[in-house]
Amino acid sequence: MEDKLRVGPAKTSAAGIPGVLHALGFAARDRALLPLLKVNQTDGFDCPGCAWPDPDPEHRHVAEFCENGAKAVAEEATHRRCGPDFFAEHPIADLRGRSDHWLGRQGRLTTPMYLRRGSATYEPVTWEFALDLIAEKLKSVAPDEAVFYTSGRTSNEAAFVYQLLVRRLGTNNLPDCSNMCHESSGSALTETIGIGKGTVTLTDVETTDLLLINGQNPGTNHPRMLIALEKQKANGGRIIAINPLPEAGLINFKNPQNLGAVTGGVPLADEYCQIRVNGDLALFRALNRILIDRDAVDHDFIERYCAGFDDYVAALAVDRAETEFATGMPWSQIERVADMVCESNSAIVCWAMGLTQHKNSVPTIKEIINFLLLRGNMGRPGAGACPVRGHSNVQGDRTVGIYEKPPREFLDSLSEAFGFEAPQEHGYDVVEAIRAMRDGRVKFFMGMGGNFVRATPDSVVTEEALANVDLTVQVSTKLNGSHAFTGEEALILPTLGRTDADLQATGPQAVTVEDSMGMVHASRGRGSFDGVLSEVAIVTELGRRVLGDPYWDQFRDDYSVIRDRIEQVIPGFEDYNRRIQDPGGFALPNGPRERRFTTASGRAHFTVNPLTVLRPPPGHLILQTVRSHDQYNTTVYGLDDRYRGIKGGRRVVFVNPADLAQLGISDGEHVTLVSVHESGERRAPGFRVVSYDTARGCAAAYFPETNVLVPLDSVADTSGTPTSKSVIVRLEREEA
Ligand SMILES: Nc1nc2c(c(=O)[nH]1)N[C@H]1C(S)=C(S)[C@@H](COP(=O)(O)OP(=O)(O)OC[C@H]3O[C@@H](n4cnc5c(=O)[nH]c(N)nc54)[C@H](O)[C@@H]3O)O[C@H]1N2
Ligand SMILES: Nc1nc2c(c(=O)[nH]1)N[C@H]1C(S)=C(S)[C@@H](COP(=O)(O)OP(=O)(O)OC[C@H]3O[C@@H](n4cnc5c(=O)[nH]c(N)nc54)[C@H](O)[C@@H]3O)O[C@H]1N2
Ligand SMILES: [Mo]
Repeated sequence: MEDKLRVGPAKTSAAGIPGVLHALGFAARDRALLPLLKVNQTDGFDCPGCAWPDPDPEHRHVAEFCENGAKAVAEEATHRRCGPDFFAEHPIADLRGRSDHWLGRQGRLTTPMYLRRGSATYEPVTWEFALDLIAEKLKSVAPDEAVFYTSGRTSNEAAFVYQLLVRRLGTNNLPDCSNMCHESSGSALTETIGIGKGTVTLTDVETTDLLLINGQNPGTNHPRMLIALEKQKANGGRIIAINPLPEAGLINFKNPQNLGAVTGGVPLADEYCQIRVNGDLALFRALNRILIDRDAVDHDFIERYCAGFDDYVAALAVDRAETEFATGMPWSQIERVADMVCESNSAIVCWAMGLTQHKNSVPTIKEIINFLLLRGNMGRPGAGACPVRGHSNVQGDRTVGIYEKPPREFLDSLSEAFGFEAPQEHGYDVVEAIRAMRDGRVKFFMGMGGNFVRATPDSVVTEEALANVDLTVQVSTKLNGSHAFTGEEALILPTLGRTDADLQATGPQAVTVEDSMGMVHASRGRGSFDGVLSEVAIVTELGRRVLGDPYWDQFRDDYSVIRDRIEQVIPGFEDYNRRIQDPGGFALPNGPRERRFTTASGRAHFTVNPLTVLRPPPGHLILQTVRSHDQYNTTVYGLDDRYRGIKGGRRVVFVNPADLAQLGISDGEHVTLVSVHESGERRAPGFRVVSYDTARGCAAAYFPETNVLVPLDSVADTSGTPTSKSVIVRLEREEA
């Protein structure tokens, strides 16, 4: 039980002066105020927070960061250190009992640490020892017995050399955080419009007539997006927010960079749809039916650019009562949304995890593409699809080859450039990797950043799965749960982050990243950090040891050589090294932006997506697992969730008061969350019930604490993403 936990009213406005003070407080705590001035400046580093794009160089502010970007920078640029003394005092068993918040507070990792077979404590080792140990292991295992995870902070350069190493070893076992994140978006978009990315630019968002923001909490997770929303409103645009929770950042924004901070701020959503969790497929099917029935569709566009329209229209049967049940919205509100769509000459749909982490996520997003195609909202100003990415370089990592199902053209091009035969067989995604470890099919696991054990579903199963591996290696900046749940032997390799200067033989190195809208630009860190290697150095040292080619040393010494190779292998990077000298970087090619659809038929595809509706058994709720305002995925900066009125604790479950009344449970009671699935029940004890304005029949609680409830085998169709936003649970009252 968390005794410092306090629950107050939720906020209806985001940012403002409290946001600035909050950010500065975090930076001061970690003595990291100065680095803030270099965030997202053209001569500085890319914010290690989210992937929201930067404005043009002329429009950047002195402080081009947000409250939560400030926390991300402070977390990394902290002066605290977690070295050998710390590990001597804290054996593995001790680390296992610690919270994510406590682990993260220990500071930056400084020294390679080794956990011997049978040992209870990590011990310091030299880089030579650590790298030789990994190299020997990699030479002894079959290629498919090794798994290489990546988190989306990794730069293009590190990601490219990493995937090269893995494919030279002979496997595509490259699961990544994207498998748990926007994989559903990638699957849906590739099938329908031929590219697995969004189609809009920042200017489109700022100038569109209508923004639909679905399943996304920008006030917390993409705060700089609120600046774009403010501009869109000033340009006369309208916003529809579709979310089971009335998130503060969807309702009102007080911009700390101008008067908004002290005045009342800008109202954002013109229409708030309190959708039932997982109701979006039903909503968009209904909207599309209404648009077709009103003949409010762009026949010219459909005729010239699309395929499958007639079949789609013929199959689109919509039942009002079923739609109202699935969405939890009255039909009249759906009609009102349709009116707003018809009154707009341009529209953009933005979405994030509220749409991607359900069993029917891929059909849902495909239905959103139908919605956009119907009115020609693709490939013209102010129109398009905007999946808002998470990690700052998750999109770039995929572009340069971190993918367990790489397309044939990419593999052919890589093989030709490096004179080898890249493996064609698909590798494991995250869930498949856990199953393979559980079943004893994996002997080596390496995590290039991230926190595999905590970020993945079914925590107990995953912890046990990792214990089956001979050697686990984590390349990390900070301590986390994945250092406590290891294979028989384990290594922690400390590495440089985005804010650190990266000095190699030819001088300081820049790395590059791609934002959510396909802009590639350079990032240069500042602070020096002795004794730790960059991600590129770690990978190239392994490449030299295991494979021996001369290029590994060249890559390590000069990252521009890596960029030349990326240019050689991947279309769109022409003149890479020169173009990153341009202050704002450059845009990667994006066919749909010019109405070029690189599907097999060369057209954008309407798809038929039959309705599926989640119907929990009586007495059960649909639990969505979300982020608090003071966390970055599994990194917990603090214990408050200011906008939702929570202070000093994280084990809370938000439930609608009417549902509480029906269940006979009161606000403030303590419950165990029990998830029910055909594979069995899973339990998370010690949650305080918070009566909250969420959609009926739904609940919300924070991850990673709730990952123990997400069944490994409950994944989205086609994309394989864990269904972390639709966990069926019941609340079991605990003894006082
Ligand atoms: N500060 C900070 N920034 C971050 C992160 C962080 O942890 N902290 N994480 C980064 C990463 S990796 C990612 S992927 C993004 C995540 O960004 P978000 O997707 O905003 O993150 P979540 O907290 O998962 O919020 C999901 C939102 O979807 C809503 N939702 C849940 N289920 C449904 C549904 O069925 N339908 C609809 N319409 N809405 C639903 C929830 O109420 C919530 O508002 O943020 C990135 N930025
Ligand atoms: N239940 C539930 N589970 C979820 C989600 C959810 O909404 N609900 N969201 C999912 C999503 S969207 C995502 S993206 C995943 C996130 O999964 P991950 O990316 O695996 O997790 P993070 O918490 O972002 O990883 C944090 C760790 O990364 C390391 N790190 C930070 N910066 C660097 C760096 O520059 N280099 C290296 N090498 N290491 C670094 C630090 O050691 C830190 O502890 O979680 C997923 N899990
Ligand atoms: Mo993510």
